Amino acid sequence: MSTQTLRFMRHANKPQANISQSTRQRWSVEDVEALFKLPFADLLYRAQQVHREHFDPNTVQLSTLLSIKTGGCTEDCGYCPQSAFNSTGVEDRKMLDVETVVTAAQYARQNGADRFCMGAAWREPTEEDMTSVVEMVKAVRGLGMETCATLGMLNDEQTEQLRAAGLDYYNHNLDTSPEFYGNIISTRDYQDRLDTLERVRKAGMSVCSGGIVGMGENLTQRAGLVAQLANMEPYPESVPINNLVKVEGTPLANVEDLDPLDFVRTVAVARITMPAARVRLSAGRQQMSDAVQALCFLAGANSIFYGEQLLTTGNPDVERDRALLDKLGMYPLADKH
Ligand code: SAM
Ligand code: DTB
Ligand code: SF4
Repeated sequence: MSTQTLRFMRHANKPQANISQSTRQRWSVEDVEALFKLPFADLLYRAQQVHREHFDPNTVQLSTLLSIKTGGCTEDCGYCPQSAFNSTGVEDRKMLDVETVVTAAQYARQNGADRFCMGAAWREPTEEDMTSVVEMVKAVRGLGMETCATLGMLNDEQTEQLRAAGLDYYNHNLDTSPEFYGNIISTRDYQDRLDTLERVRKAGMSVCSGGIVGMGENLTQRAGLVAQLANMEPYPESVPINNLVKVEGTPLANVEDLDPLDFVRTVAVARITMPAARVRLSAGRQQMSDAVQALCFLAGANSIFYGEQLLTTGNPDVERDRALLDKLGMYPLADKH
């Protein structure tokens, strides 16, 4: 284990004031990999310590997703059911209208969600797309919910339009490490993603960025993703950790399953390296037992996607999630206590 990791561990229970680059350390891939290799109990103990220094460990932030434009995407992301390169049976639909989106957001709020995330199967939005999205953001914000959008790459003007509309978070995932990225996507490169994230950050919106594990990456590559995220200055406020949802018709449909404990480890390492971020236990929960999800919460996850649908694939229904949170004595951020 490197000296930096050991130094970090000795000081793991010292509070960090906020996500400020001046007070936090940069992470080498080697350091992050060393965390992954800790004995499971030691890793979870460290993650719990860090988690409790920054958050109430019994509270969970609930984001509801809505696909505002589904399918027919021009990108070739190997995991994605919405790529036109993949024959998954997902139909190319036109964009939803503002009323439909607002109705869905109202429903999500009634169910206890505090954030509403609008996703579109685009490489990047057009000018016309932006007009509708801006209306949607304003309307959802008017309901008193936090807003998030994930629309692909943004230019400066589009970023500014979203900021002016009051968008709280922009989601744009790094997806994997720079070294593994080329195995999964060829139609845009890693730097394009970093550029969009930089624009979002500079415009003053909060950054939501994470990745997918279980795509056949090795441990070093998994550590490489976490290091990339943790070394962003500052690191993202929200970090979705997705377990690959294997969809028939995508090139990754038959990749070997990730050991669930390695998923839990990824959550723990994200928590330790990004202490004040919301770490979201994201796609893949429908296939996960309650016990594995409980371990993820213990490892520092404090956010989930909530509602029976992700974008095109399923998610646990609201009743199952309410029951799980009850069993664990956890409560949604939006609930008054
Ligand atoms: N088109 C936009 C983009 O790629 O940024 C926004 C929507 S895209 C579906 C958002 C994210 O969903 C992807 O970056 C990826 O991390 C995640 N995702 C897509 N398909 C997935 C799958 N099968 N399993 C897990 N995560 C997935
Ligand atoms: C994120 O990191 N995961 C969400 C959200 N951001 C947009 C999307 C998961 C998509 C899973 C596959 C699907 O439902 O199409
Ligand atoms: Fe398109 Fe986004 Fe899917 Fe890639 S992940 S194919 S950009 S919808």
